[in-house]
Amino acid sequence: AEPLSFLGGVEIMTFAKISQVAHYAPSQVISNQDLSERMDTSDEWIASRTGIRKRHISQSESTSDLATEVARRLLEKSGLQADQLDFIFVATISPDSMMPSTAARVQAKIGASKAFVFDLTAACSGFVFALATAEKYIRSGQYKRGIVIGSETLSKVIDWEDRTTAVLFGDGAGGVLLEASEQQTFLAESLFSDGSRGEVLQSSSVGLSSPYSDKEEDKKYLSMDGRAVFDFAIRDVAKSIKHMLADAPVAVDEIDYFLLHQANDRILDKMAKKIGVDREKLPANMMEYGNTSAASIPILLSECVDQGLIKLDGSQTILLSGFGGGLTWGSLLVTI
Ligand code: 4VN
Repeated sequence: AEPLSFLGGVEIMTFAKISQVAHYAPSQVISNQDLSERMDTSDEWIASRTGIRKRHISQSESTSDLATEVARRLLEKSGLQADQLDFIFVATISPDSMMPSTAARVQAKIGASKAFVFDLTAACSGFVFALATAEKYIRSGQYKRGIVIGSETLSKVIDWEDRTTAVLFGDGAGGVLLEASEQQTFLAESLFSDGSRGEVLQSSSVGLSSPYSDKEEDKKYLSMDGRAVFDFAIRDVAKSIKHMLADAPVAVDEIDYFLLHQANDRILDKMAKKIGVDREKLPANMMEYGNTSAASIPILLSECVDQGLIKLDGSQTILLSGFGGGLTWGSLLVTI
């Protein structure tokens, strides 16, 4: 059925559920050892401070190529046709272009002719913000089904001469199929931003460049005040998760897994302590992928399903929490 265009005709509120997951990363793997041959760093330094051991780096595939592969896998796994999708949202800070959006490129490549599509920019919180947005569209009753993807080729925004940031990031994509459901599966949501602290994580600024402007120098590469971001994660993000869980309809020990943004394994240790949960409940895969910003949570979710930790049978409760540039941070508690 076509989505209703007369909003007054929408009466029945439906719920949304995550019904399928998928991920994809470029095949080229660059180890810490490989990096140590190009810059003054070592496997010991990177692994002990971050947990990261390798990252996938694209040779030819763009952010939309990675996202398209995720979309194809979601359709394949669910047995759906592309024209059955009502929307495609892509969270990214490394789009192919501002226009057309990465989501529009995915739409064209898979032939999702009935979908409306857009990109959403919220750095490492992008997937959580996009999923929260998609959930509202479905809950309105106007749309039945769509896909939400986090996709990044951070290798193109990194300064490969800067050993403090180049070792931290990687490329990849992950996503979910979201569909209307009679059961409520989104149990709690809390989203935040603090633009006044935005300068601690920056990338790809686009300065004025018209003949009538005082030309500004573009800041091309990603830069990070590591200490400030580290403190933000441990203070503000941990506090927001605790607050959300205090009000949540399920007890903390009833939550099966906490899927947190994969920036740094040491931060996950500290956050587990602050939230008051066993570190075993915080799966990690930054060892294999590095920090993939908006893609990190959906890649982790998809790998947890592949490994059988998460079953997609509606029997488990998980928390998704993204945090990073903007600053932005946010969490969702969902039955899956
Ligand atoms: C969230 C976090 C980070 C992040 C911050 C600091 C950091 C990652 C600084 C100290 C350094 C090791 C690396 Cl917590 C990044 C993002 C962006 O996605 C979000 N690593 N480190 C050291 O010397 O130990």
